[in-house]
Amino acid sequence: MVTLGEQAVISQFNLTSYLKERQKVVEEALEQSLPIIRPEKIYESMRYSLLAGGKRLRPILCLTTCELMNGTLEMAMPTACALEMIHTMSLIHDDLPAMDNDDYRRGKLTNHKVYGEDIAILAGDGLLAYAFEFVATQTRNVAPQKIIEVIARLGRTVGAAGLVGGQVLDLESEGRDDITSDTLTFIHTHKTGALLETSVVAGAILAGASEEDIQRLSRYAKNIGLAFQIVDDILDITATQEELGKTAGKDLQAQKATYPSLWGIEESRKQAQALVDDAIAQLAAYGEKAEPLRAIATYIVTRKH
Ligand code: GRG
Repeated sequence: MVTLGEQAVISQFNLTSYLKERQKVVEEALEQSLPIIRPEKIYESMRYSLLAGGKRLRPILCLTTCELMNGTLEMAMPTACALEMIHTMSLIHDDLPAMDNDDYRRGKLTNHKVYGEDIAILAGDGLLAYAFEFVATQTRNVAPQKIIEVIARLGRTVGAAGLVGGQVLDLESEGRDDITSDTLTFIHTHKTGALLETSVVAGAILAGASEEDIQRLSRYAKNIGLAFQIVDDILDITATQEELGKTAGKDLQAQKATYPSLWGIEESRKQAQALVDDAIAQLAAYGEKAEPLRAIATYIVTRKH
């Protein structure tokens, strides 16, 4: 339950300018993270997708959580960049003809449309490997044990226990009309939720948070991760290509099971809101300092792209 006092704080917090300011520091760090060297083509292709915009939600969650747990932006920035590298690689591969086969992403032509499928596959591979190298070599003022914990978590998150597993079940579910909400939730907690959860938890680990704090923040993140995907499914139906920066209506076209197809749009909205309410309840112990995480949770259900 949000108290009246807390509501006043919520209305005072300006999420738009907070996100803008955070996006700016993330963009600067990403810009510097990947210089072009020989062979230029692969670096250009990696940078094309990495610097193509996007909300930068995963790096921002990592930085914000690290600060909430009394860490610094500097401690979390290499991991924040690595999260965006991993997210970007997953988008490049997801857009390939063998997967979702999309021509547009982040308002631009997809990587394989510009560089060809061979280079797009390699750009994804290059970004994925570099993400791990980047955390291992660039993290400062964090105990080595914590850095190893973050690297292990990232590995679990992208592998068959996370993104890859979710994507496989997603591919297997296409065109089937017997997908249950359990299966759908499995797909999304792995494909989308896992990386969002790791973004939050990695920030907490780097700051040296207690197990109790990590558990709470992990529950916050699991909830917003699922809510994020429910809203993604709704937007696929209700938003335009211009708003999304990618082809709209893809799920219907591919006969994909989605939350709106199982529950309808209104019930899907209610479920997403209930998840966000639970997420916000996890932050009660942190008072005003957790305002950015509360506002991000609310933004997830109200976003238009
Ligand atoms: C990770 C090894 C490895 C392989 C990838 C292709 C694949 C396996 C997984 C697919 C993961 C995927 C594309 C999930 C969808 C996640 C999602 C909702 C993306 C949209 O995220 P936003 O809205 O996008 O944050 P922006 O562009 O704002 O960053």
